Amino acid sequence: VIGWWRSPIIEVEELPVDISADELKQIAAAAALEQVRSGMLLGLGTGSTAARFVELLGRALAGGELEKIETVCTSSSTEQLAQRAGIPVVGFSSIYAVDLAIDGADELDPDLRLIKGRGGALLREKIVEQAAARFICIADESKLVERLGRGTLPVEIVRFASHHLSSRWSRQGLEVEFRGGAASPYVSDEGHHIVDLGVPASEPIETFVAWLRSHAGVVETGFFPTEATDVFIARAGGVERRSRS
Ligand code: A5P
Repeated sequence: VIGWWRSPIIEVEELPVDISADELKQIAAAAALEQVRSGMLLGLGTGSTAARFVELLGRALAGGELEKIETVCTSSSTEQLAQRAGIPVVGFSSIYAVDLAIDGADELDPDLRLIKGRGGALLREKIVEQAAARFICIADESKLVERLGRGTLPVEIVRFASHHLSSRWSRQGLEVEFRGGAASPYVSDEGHHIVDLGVPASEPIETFVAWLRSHAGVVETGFFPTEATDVFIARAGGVERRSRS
């Protein structure tokens, strides 16, 4: 992996080679926690990796290692998790002041570009992460890809246009999966539907995303081209920390 990235490496710590994916998520989350300072307003991400961070943050607050932390959450599930962990949660009106956001990703490329949203929280995630002064993406090495689109790209769509757009894209030859199925569609925290699309190999993802966004009814996509300022990747050889140059 070293040498593949198009950004300078900051640090690699040695880890045992037989470590599990779950342990790697925990280690990435712990590395991010080291960046948190008392008094910060944090953006809390969604998903299993971000959940590890929330648990560690709760413990650090309970143990007195950190204090005066407030958080803005990227989903109602994270909000519940934070509240159960005793972490103060404030409303979205404070979002402009987020010092640091911590979140996972579904895919991560050599330019620190991400695909997110397979957990359904992509809209709030993108709003929080664009607002944050710094966004550290935490992940285990399974998320690293040479080219984004190994899996699907989540696209959030207003409900009344979702069937129309998904069948139109399907007729145009795209691989389209209506999340939850047409009979009982998944509904996001913001009340929208999500369609998961195959990313065509024939064009750059940014071209594909611009085309998708030209359709009225598309609210947001899970392509995060510039949001991550840093990535902390836990892998068998160590934790790699990269920053956007
Ligand atoms: C949530 O909508 C997603 O963007 C998650 O951040 C992403 O799916 C990563 O989740 P895991 O940490 O569970 O892989």
